[in-house]
Amino acid sequence: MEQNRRDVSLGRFLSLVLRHKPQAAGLTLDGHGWADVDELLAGCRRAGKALTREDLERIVRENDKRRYSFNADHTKIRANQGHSIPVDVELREAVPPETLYHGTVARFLGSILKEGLRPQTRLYVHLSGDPDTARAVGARRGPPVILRVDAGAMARDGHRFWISENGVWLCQEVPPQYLGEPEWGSREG
Ligand code: HQG
Repeated sequence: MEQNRRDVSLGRFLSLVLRHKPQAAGLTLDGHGWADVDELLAGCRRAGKALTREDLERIVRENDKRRYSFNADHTKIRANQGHSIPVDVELREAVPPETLYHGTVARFLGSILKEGLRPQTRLYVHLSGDPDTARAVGARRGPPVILRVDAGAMARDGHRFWISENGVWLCQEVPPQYLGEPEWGSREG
């Protein structure tokens, strides 16, 4: 569902707080990445990003990528993946499909083909199950380039994979020998 501009802006702030910088709302996350919902609402208000509990429920429910989850009684909230701070969101380890995809942009290719995919500022390398999703990930930064990842061979060689609650595949690195030829996609898909 298309989100309105206010929800998009609040969603960006939530992503910052729940993945990268909880101190932006005066919060700390627990070891499993959870923030207390009452503290989050109070912290957002103090940071000039006031939102109600109903706003939060709607943003979580309508988010196209299902970025956030509540616990069973909705007293806690966390991001499903994408963190740069060290939290254990209890990812499910899983056997990947033979091929996964990574969307990036041309300016990173030289370095990626030399040293492989690295997590950079995040805890994991993020991979997509289909090329269209990878294209959209790359297109955040410019004309997208899609790399095929030989995930089957990686798994057989002992690399571990996890899948997040919202279906993003994660691994610790992709050495260059598992990457296919780059394919250039258009920004529109
Ligand atoms: C690149 C979004 C140079 C990598 C998306 C990427 C995703 C290298 C950038 C999630 C490199 C890191 C993650 C190397 C990797 N040399 N550049 N060796 N290895 N890179 O944002 O995968 O909307 O941390 O290609 O949908 O772009 O936030 O990772 O361009 O699922 O929910 O370094 O973020 O999800 O960028 O995106 P990022 P990503 P949300």
